[in-house]
Amino acid sequence: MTTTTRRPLAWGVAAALALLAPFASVPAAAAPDGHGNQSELLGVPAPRGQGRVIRIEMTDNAYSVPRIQVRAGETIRFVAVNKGTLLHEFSFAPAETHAAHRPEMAMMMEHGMITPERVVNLRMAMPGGHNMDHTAPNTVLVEPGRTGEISWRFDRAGTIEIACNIPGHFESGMRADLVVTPR
Ligand SMILES: [Cu+2]
Repeated sequence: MTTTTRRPLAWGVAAALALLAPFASVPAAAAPDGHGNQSELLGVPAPRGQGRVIRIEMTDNAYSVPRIQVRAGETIRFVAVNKGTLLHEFSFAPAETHAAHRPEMAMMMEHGMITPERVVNLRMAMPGGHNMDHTAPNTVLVEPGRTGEISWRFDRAGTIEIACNIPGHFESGMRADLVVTPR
């Protein structure tokens, strides 16, 4: 990817990809440690359907719980039910990662990849042949009336954040703490 000060569009795509990187580049088979992305997420993806169920309801615009606590070593199956009328995100990451991600989410809305209520296309070809890819194992977008799931094996203690990064939602309080206690 080239950088130039005279092509703001190209710069915009580069910036979007840079913002997206912490979400999009978490390979399921990555080593559990030594890779920043894996360790900042306090664990690794687990096979779909596995783990102790924790159910979270999403409304416009809030999660049903302010805090979720799990233990290092546990596999958790997050079941995120959208009881609202808007599209919502269930995503966990450090707060600063979410903050970096929000402008990119606004860009997805701008480009029609998502609407306030629906997912249109999470993998969109952008000018210049780049792709915006919003699929990531620590994030699920859930349409009204539907349920999203993430199974995750936590292996490190720490506190990260659950957030909905759809424009305006986090700002109106759609967040929760995710606390992983030591084993
Ligand atoms: Cu939301």
